[in-house]
Amino acid sequence: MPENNTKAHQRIDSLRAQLHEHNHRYYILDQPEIPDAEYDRLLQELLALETDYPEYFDPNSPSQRVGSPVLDQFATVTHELPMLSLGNVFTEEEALAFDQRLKDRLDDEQEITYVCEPKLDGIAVSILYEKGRFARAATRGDGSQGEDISANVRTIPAVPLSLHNGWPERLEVRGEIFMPLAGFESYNKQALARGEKPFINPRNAAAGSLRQLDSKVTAQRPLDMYCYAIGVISGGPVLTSQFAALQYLASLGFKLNSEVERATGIHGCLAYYQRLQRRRADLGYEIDGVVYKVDDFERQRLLGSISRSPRWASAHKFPAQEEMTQLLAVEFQVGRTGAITPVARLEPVFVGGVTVSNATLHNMDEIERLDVRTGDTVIVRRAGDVIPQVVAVVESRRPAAAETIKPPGKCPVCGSPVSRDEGAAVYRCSGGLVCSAQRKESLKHFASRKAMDIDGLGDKLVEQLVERELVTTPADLYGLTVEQLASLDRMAEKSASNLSEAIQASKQTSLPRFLYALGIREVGEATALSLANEFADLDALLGASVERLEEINDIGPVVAHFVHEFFANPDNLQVIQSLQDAGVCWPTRQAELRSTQAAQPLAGQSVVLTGSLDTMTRDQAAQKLQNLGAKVVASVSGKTSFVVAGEKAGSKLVKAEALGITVLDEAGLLALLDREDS
Ligand code: 9MJ
Repeated sequence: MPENNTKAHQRIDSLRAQLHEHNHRYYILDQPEIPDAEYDRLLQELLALETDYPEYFDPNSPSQRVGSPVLDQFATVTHELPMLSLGNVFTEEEALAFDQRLKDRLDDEQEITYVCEPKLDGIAVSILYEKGRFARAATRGDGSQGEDISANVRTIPAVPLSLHNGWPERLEVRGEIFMPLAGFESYNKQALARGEKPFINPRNAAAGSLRQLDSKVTAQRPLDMYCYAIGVISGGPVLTSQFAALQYLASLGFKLNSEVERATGIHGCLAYYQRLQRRRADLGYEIDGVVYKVDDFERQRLLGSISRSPRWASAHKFPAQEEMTQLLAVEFQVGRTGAITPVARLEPVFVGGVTVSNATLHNMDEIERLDVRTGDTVIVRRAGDVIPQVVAVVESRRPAAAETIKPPGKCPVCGSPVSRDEGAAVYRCSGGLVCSAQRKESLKHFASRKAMDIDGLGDKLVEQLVERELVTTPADLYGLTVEQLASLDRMAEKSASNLSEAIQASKQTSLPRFLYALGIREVGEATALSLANEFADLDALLGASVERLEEINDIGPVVAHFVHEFFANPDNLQVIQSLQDAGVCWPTRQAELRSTQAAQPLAGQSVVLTGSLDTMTRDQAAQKLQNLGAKVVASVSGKTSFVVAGEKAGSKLVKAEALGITVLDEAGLLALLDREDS
């Protein structure tokens, strides 16, 4: 071999090793060591060398993450060990019965140690490594045979192509490929902007992305993976438990879910279920339950499997987030800014833990895109606290009498003409404060918690106040007497006087709250805060030109236009004047900032809580930390300021230690709270 070829080969190997390592630090440990630009430079150098020296092609090169040649079809793969599926339990009773069955079979009443894992709602895969190198990836298929999706899986950054030292001769890793929610939402937004069909849910998005014959398409999709089991293994260490197996996988460079915990007995598992269910909406990816696995491998072996499911594991499912129901009618609601939103009236259905009878259809474009018609059977989705949505139509169930839905010709509430926003899908009522719907919604917004925070002034009361013409603008709220309030339906004397006090108390507010409460189009909490920070007082803001507004960070031309337009309207200025005349006031921003900084010594710090505490619950600890300005987050990363580890802290503690992050025990936390509270 000529000398420069040897040199090139050595450099290629070195670049590949460096890029594998940086990839691991970035995607698995969440702790990059070099800037993105340097990573790109190394990758470009590798790509250039690989072009010049095609004889050193390697399908597992970090350069191959971009995808490989298009396939005609997927080859069939026979799994050496069948890929089992999980049995399910849906209730606490069923979980208790599952645990009792295991104890009976083992003829041992001692509490079983379980490993509890989130049940990811993605696509199960098997990935085979030979001599520490990615050899093949396959779908689960029917459990005995799946499809070879190696080219697609290779593009996923969380899947190592080359393992860290300590790899066994052969290793089959099993896990779940999924699309994180942030990726799913941004992908769908872009798909809509390109005029393409969005995915119904993250699971379909992951499945659709893995089904591509062109892996360059898969490479563009934001996929991720967590590993949860070992299939075939030869030549590795002796592993005696699920927990040890997971730690071993992490040591080889695989990504483990940081929520995985060991639990004692089924009651430990049920506590985990409750904890995870509360956190479900904050995880950043979809789970449809949790999985309980007997930790000890010897016990797993004794328990064995029935048909296609292991006896030693069970999925404890959360209530479903998607269900089918019938669309009874579509009604149009008018919002605070006149935007007209179609709302689906549904045959009530239990989904996402509540009974849903209404769902948003967003706008007319969405109705057209879904081609949804009255009478259709639709799929309704409610994830976390998100408003229920109609995500698809089951066309095969469309009745002959299904009717298409037409846009409103006039405002359904006040009859004013409607206009369509230029270049947008929104129809808008032109009635302004003439429209009682807009009046009601503006007042609800004004009174809401993040605005003027008028305790006890709920939606139903606002509706009555507007219908009885006691209130037209927000300023009228401050002139209401206790007698007027007491005259409202379902309003006792005592509640009326409490509400009157709450209305009076709301006069002491802050400038950001006041600006947010005004309900200026496109001005949410964050923009209101930026405006308040930028101008010394309200008068300075009122006099600001569009150009001056556009200079502010985060404020673009559209928002600047809406803000300027709002303050140029004499009716709005009149309302602002009346509010101030009624006594609505706020401290100067400087004074306010001084007092919050003093009270928030942990502002800007990101904290993770793990394990259980003796003197308080984790929620209480989180509340105390948040009161001091800290942000409490779910998972440990390079950005974590410190970790509070109680009893039985699991993988988060391991990760924190691996990343060299400060760890406080309970005594340390108490000392910190004590110090900062005083
Ligand atoms: C999921 N879907 O997250 C298993 N799974 O274990 C976890 N699935 C599984 N484990 C054995 N965490 C068969 C399937």
